[in-house]
Amino acid sequence: MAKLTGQQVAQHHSKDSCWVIVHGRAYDVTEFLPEHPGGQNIILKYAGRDATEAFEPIHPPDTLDKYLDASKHLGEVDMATVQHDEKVKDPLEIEREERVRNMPPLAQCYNLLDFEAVARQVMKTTAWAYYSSGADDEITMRENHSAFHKVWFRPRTLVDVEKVDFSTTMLGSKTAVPFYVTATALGKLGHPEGEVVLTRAAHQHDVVQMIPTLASCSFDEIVDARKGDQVQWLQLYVNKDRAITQKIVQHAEKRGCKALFITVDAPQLGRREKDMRVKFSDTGSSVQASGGDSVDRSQGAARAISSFIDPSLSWKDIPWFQSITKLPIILKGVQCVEDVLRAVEAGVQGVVLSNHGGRQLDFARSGIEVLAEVMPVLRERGWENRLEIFIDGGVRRATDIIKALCLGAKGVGIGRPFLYAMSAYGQEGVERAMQLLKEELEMNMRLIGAATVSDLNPSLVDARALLGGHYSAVPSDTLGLNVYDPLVSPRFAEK
Ligand code: 173
Repeated sequence: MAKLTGQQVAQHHSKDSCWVIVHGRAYDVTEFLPEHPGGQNIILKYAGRDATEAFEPIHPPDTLDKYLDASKHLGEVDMATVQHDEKVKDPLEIEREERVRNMPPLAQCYNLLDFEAVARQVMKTTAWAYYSSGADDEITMRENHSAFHKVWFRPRTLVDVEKVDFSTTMLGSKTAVPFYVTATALGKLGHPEGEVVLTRAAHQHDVVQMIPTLASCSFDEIVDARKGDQVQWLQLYVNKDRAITQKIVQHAEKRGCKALFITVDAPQLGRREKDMRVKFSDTGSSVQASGGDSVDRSQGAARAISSFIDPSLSWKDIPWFQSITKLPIILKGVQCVEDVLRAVEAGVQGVVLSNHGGRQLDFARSGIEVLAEVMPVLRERGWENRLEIFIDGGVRRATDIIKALCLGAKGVGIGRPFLYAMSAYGQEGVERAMQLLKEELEMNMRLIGAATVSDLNPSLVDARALLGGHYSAVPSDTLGLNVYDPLVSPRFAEK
């Protein structure tokens, strides 16, 4: 069949007849427009044109086959005939590209916040806004990091720490380190290859990876990128249509995922205003001009693509999950001791004390604080081995990880830092970030007098300030402040 030409596609550039090109193929999306979860305006922006760049990070590769009837797949386009409109380059984008050319060499990154500082300068504005944003005033997002500053060490001296071993087991799997790559959505915003970059780096360092439901890569691509006996878990957003959820879970189990993390802190997606502000200015004019869009674009892409998540999910659903899978079930996003006790009673294998990286409920407490609340109660009941406790949020240093393990966590999830390392430096960056954490772990375990993970215990920390109220002073942290992007007020139009 003859290929379509760019001119043929370009004729279908309106709401009444809308074709778009994705990866060199044309699609008739006219009838699909009102159904698009992200609203129709974003598609109309690319009507008659190549939409690949905007499509790619948000949609796994099988999306069009899954959701657009085959009759609307119009075939290949001769891309040599497609006109690329010569847009005037945004001056900010020109400056960004200049910074990319002058990036510090990877060896200059000495810690996780260094990657964040570089990423902030070199990432595309939309990607940075999406990854870095937190809910509302971002109080919880910053608290996640600063709460670790309330825990201090009580080291033991004259312990033989010639050999330090920080390997451990999590949910029955051996792993080289007590941290894992936690699930984060839309990996291709930061790197053209997306989540598989994290998979490859995790393999190099024997680190467990949690695969996100809303990855840019398809689930199978991420599993296919796995090597040897590398361990992967699945993070699950529960669909209103339980048949879909069942299929996802059973497929993950069949493909060798070792645990199921059900996200329980996002019945509705939080408001991330930095993200909204960028998205709004991005689509601003068309949104205001055309009207009639059923989705409020100012909510950002994340909210649009999360509309399938079931807000009615409840404790009553847990037995159903237990009936459809043999995988260990872990509730991700538990935030108080009452719910941990309930999780034990429900017979799940673990919880992640997490507030979703400060992206959901502002004024949710940090994972490390909730851990300090939870463990004494579990120990009192003799329940501390009934489930495994993980925490995530704000972890930037091995000392943060060690503090969590001392207080009783089995492992610690790290999300944004690996995304930033990936966005700035690709796989090599993620590997260096993991290597740096390993070096920090070795040194700091030695310095507190713990040769193995099993030596870490509550007597090695003074965590009283964690539960001493929310206004206890914490030392300020210059590296953290350097990369913290203040929230901004609405911008006036330029003349
Ligand atoms: O935190 C997030 O941004 C997130 O979990 C999410 C949820 C739905 C769609 C995209 C991202």
